[in-house]
Amino acid sequence: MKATKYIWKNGEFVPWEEATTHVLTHALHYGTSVFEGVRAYETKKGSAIFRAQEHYERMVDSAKIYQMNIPYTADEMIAATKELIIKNGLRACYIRPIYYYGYGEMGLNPGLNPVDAMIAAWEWGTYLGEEGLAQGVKCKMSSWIRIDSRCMPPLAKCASNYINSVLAKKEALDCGFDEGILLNSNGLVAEGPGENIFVIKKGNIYTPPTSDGVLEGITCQTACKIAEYLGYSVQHKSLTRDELFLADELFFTGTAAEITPIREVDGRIIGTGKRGEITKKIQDKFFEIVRGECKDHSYWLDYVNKTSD
Ligand code: PPE
Repeated sequence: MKATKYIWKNGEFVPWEEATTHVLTHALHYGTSVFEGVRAYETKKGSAIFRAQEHYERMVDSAKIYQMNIPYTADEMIAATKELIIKNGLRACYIRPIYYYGYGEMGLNPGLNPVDAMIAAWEWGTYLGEEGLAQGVKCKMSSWIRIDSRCMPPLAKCASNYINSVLAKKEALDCGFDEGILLNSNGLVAEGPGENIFVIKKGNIYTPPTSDGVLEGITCQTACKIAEYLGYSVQHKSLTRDELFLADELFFTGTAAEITPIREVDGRIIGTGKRGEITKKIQDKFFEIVRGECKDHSYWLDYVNKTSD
């Protein structure tokens, strides 16, 4: 990770090295934090945060699910994020805000602890590699099942959910793949460890509904809107593993992963084994939008420098 000058913590900008926390922080022991992954992109009018409102509102929603009393509102967090980007002299960057139960009392009742807030931002390139973006990645169907809303709410972007993702990611890497794909407890396709998944078949586009245990991805919603804008039909529909094998094209979406094609699943070549045509169109439009080159979608960009609007 490439360090920057400052991290924002509970209303203050502290030097990167000093942004530490007590080892008895509740979240460290029990995973009691909710977070976001957000990206800012470089545009002609300066740095712009992509869909800031949606990301920070989702973090507030995640806190609501866990009945966490948040110390800063979404708007306050967005203002702090902009200031942080400016203070750090960043342009394109990844942003990681978090609300977490801090230091106070051990034990499973989190409410005895303060809720702390933190925002870090740093330069983070492609998630699954430049080659992955252009050529597609190789995936393994995970032996791990995606967490189920009967045991943990998948719609809350809670740190504890990610131990499920860590298992799937590590397994895929250990087996020589780039990424995993998890089924849910009903045997239906859920998502990647940190990405939503899309299937393209005969020109139609499908992605699993939230009821199949997936995070309501903001890039997923973006890809759906782009696809419709480009004239394709998009449907939220349950998918089986074999529908992945027989897809014409597959791709992942995520803030970190952006739009990443999938070229292979468990040794089955997907379509032509390269980035598909429709995937490329959606990907191209996505990058055009985030770089501020598409007027029709400029409302998704929140410019860091107020004078640039
Ligand atoms: N599903 C999961 C499980 C997930 O973690 C993400 C984001 C998505 C779908 C896509 O959501 P969205 O970013 O709103 O389009 N994963 C974040 C964390 C990745 C990480 O390794 O850390 C991200 O992409 O920022």
